Amino acid sequence: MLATARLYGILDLGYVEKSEAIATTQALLRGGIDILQLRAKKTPKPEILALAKELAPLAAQAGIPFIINDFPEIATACQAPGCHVGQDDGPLPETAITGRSTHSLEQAQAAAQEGADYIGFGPLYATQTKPGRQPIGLEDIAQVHRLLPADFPIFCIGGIAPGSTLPEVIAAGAKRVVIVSALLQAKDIPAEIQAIKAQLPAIT
Ligand code: 3NM
Repeated sequence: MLATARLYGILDLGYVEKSEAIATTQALLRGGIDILQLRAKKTPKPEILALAKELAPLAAQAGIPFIINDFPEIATACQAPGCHVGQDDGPLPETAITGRSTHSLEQAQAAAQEGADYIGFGPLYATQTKPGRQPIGLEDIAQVHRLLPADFPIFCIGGIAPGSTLPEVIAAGAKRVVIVSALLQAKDIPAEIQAIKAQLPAIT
């Protein structure tokens, strides 16, 4: 499933009220995101688990991987296939799919070597979704694709929006992207997803 995934969506509870979580997820799935992550930096764990248990079957029904940010035990408990972790979160979790956030060429290579199934690479631009993190710009996108195996999924992330930065991100060599705020704040989420996927190059 990862091999052909191009658009990675995140249900980030920093942008979506819990009462809207299911409807927003359904819109993301209807639009055709290729991967869904649940990210909830400020929500108590029992609430994340309860929501994850509701979302996991929706993603499974749509036939896409469901990834829990930060908490492998929640992934296991809700039968989500994957867990995503950051640089400071220790060894990769034991879930079927593992992803690692990377912020430099060195970190990207290290994550691939340690056995991550995919990486996030960014933030390309400053973003309110991860405030205070220094953007890495677009210069290393082409190089990270040269350094890692051709079929290794590299998801560029951070400040990507279809109406503004996406074209230059693609021109810089990105093949796959994570888009958070621009998707969650779109008036018509499925239409936005389709517009993004029409711009992304086909994976060959
Ligand atoms: N991780 P938006 S950037 C969750 O570089 C996250 O590791 C990043 O959100 C990283 O599309 C980021 O709203 C936020 O900019 C991406």
